[in-house]
Amino acid sequence: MKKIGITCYPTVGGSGVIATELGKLLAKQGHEIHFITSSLPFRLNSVYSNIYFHEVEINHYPVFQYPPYDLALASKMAEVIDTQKLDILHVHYAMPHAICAILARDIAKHDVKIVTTLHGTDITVLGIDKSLKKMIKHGIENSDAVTAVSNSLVKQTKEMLEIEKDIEVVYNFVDENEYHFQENPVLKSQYRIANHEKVIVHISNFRKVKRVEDVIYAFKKITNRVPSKLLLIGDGPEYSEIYQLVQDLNLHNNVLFLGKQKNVAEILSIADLKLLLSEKESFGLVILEAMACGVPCIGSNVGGIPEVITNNYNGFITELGDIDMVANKAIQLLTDDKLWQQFSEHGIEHVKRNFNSKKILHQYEQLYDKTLNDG
Ligand code: GMT
Repeated sequence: MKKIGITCYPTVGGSGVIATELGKLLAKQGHEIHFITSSLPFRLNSVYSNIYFHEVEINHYPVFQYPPYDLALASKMAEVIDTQKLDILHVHYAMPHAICAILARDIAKHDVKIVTTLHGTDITVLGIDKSLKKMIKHGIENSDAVTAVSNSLVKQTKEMLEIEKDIEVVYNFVDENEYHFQENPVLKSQYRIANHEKVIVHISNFRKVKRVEDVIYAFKKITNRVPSKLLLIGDGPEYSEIYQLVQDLNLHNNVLFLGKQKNVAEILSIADLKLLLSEKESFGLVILEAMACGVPCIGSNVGGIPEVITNNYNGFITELGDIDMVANKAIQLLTDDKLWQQFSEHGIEHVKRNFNSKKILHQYEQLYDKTLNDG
C-alpha cells in the first residue's frame, strides 16, 4: 500500500471532483491519502480513517504586495513529503500545482514521485498568457508521469507546448453509487413542471467558454416545438448576462435558474436531455454524470466531448455555434420515444463499460506502480 499526496483546487469543478473521488477510491483500496489543499475538498463529506487533510495556510505579510500562495503550497508539500514519507504526490494541473510539487521535491529529503494530471485549464491559461509557456512546459516535463483526461487534450498539449513527453490518457469517471437514476415522483411537480413537459438541463460554471447563450437560443427553438422547461444548474461570471437574455427572449416562465446544487443526480433523473455546447472542453464530466443517470446528451464537436458522446448512438454531436442543428437534433430526440430509450440505455451502458470507477482506479494504480518501479 502506498502513501499518496493529492493536490487539486478543492472548490466546485470537475478536476476537484475527480481528484477527491480518486482519493476516496484509493483510500478504499487501503492506500494512505494526504490531501494538501487550501481548504477541505468539498466532496470529502464523511470520515475516512486513512484520509488526512493538510491545509495550506497563507499568511498576509505586510511586506508582500500579494500573498505567496504557491510558495506556501510548495512548502506544505515538502513538509508532508518528509513527515508522512509520501511515495507519490499526485497533482491536478501543471500550473501551478506541478511547479509547486517540483519545488517541494527539491526541498524535501524524502524521495517522492510526481504524477501530474492535466484537465485542460493549463492550455486555457496558456491561451490567455503566452509568457507562462515555459513554466507550464517545465511542470509537465519534470513530472515523473503525466496523464490527461482525453486524447484531444494530449494532442493539444503536445502541439501548443511543443513537448515530446509521454502523456497517458486516463479518462474521467463517475461515482456509480451517486450517479444513477434516482426515482423522485414529486420533484417535477415541485418545480412546477407539467407531466407532459420535457426537461432540458445545462450544468456549468457559467464561464464564457461554456456558451450558455447558445443553450438559451437553442432552447427557444426547442420549446416552440416541444413543450419543455430548461433547468440551469451552476453559477459563474456570465450568470447575469444569461439571466437578462432569458428575460429579453421572454423565456422567464420556461427557464429555471437553480444555482449551485449538491444532489445533481436527483435533478438529472427528471431530465430528458442535457446540453453542453462549450467552445473549449477537455472532457465534459457533466456529460458522463448525465449519461450515468440515463439522460441523453447533445454536445459540441469540441475537445474531448466526442470521446465521451458517441454520435447517433448515445447522444448527438453538433457543430460549434450551430443552434439550428442543436434544436433539430433535440426535437428529433424528444419526439421519438424509441430513439430516446435507445440513447438512454446506450449511455448508461457506455459509462459502465468505458468510464467506470474501478477501471479508471486500476489505471491510476498501475501508473503509480510503473512510476515507482522506473526508479
Ligand atoms: O470547465 C471548467 O471550467 C472547470 C475545469 C476544472 O478544472 O474542473 O474543467 C476541466 O476539467 C474537467 C475535469 O477533467 C473537465 O471535465 C472539463 O472539460 C475541463 N474544462 C475545460 O477544458 C474547459
